[in-house]
Amino acid sequence: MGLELTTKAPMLQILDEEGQVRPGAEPALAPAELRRIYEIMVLARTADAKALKLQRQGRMGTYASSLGHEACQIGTAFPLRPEDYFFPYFRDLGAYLTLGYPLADYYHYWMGNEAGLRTPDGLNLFALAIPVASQIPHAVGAALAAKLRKKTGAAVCTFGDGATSEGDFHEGLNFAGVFRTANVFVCYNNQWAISTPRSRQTASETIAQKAGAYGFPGVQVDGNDVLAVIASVREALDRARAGGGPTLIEAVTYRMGHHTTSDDATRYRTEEEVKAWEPRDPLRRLRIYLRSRGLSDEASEKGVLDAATNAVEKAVAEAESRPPATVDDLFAYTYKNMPPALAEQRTGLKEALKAEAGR
Ligand SMILES: Cc1ncc(C[n+]2csc(CCOP(=O)(O)OP(=O)(O)O)c2C)c(N)n1
Ligand SMILES: [Mg+2]
Repeated sequence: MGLELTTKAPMLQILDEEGQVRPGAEPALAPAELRRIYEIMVLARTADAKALKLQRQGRMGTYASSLGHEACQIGTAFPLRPEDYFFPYFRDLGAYLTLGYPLADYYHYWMGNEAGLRTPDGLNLFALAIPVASQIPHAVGAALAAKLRKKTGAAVCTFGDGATSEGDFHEGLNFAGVFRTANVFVCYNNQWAISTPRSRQTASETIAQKAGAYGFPGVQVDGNDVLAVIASVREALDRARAGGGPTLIEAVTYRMGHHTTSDDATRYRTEEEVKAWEPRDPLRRLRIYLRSRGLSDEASEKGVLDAATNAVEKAVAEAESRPPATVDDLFAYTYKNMPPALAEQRTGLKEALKAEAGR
């Protein structure tokens, strides 16, 4: 596998749509690791479906579904080591679960409580970015700080195809190229940015080739192939840790659901287009592969699904048992020391709410 690819290079694929692998191309993964990846994928899918139901029942706020992105998300997070940093965006459930983030906390956040994004000690995971592409310069800053402090960790950052049209994308990647920071940029190219199709996002033939303009390698991989994503992220991380600088990985996938629960994708894309991506499902592919290797069967798959369903129900109960967000919570989790202007806003909001309640 060569990551030194720019224009017209073939997309890297290891596990094809029929669940067959290209001999010799598989990344080194122990049977227990492959089973673990499958378990996280099933958990991500089960947790995602539950979140959509909770939103429809009025028990969760607006939610961005991860359906179809499981291989991108899990494949990106799986090769990380504890000293690495992860800068996610709003469509990253599988990455959170891979890194060991509690599902109850993730739900708690989407239920409208910022406290849910607090990261457990020892996990270098930053808050998911809602402002598109704003996490990219943050990831570059973290990698630069690690370099200055002579730390070994690399900073991995994820974002969508739409983010590549933002100034922050250019500024971040340009800076990373100039300072050869230990960054791995992973674009989940899911073909849509709300209602804007990939064809209207950029005239570049691929997103991967944009890396060439910043002076570092870019590679396009099948984002529904978890083995290809792991292999490419591993190689990029190895290079970053060895001082070889950043890499851009374009993981080609598809947003199987609506943009969020506030969106109706039937207004701007056809059912045929969505249907065409169904056979490329990342979970189905991995299931066939594991069975062919004798690592799973119908009974073990049922066990994995039952365990995921139980874990999801437990996480929902835990998230819903927590007290509702307070005004203080709205302000509490951004700064260690609150700036005076923000403290003033908090006081103002509390006074306004009090006046409102008194009317
Ligand atoms: C700076 C900024 N501009 C606009 C928005 C509104 N917005 C939210 S998601 C989104 C599209 C993102 O598309 P993409 O980057 O492809 O990610 P995807 O949702 O497809 O995973 C937009 C425009 C925003 N959140 N932040
Ligand atoms: Mg997109």
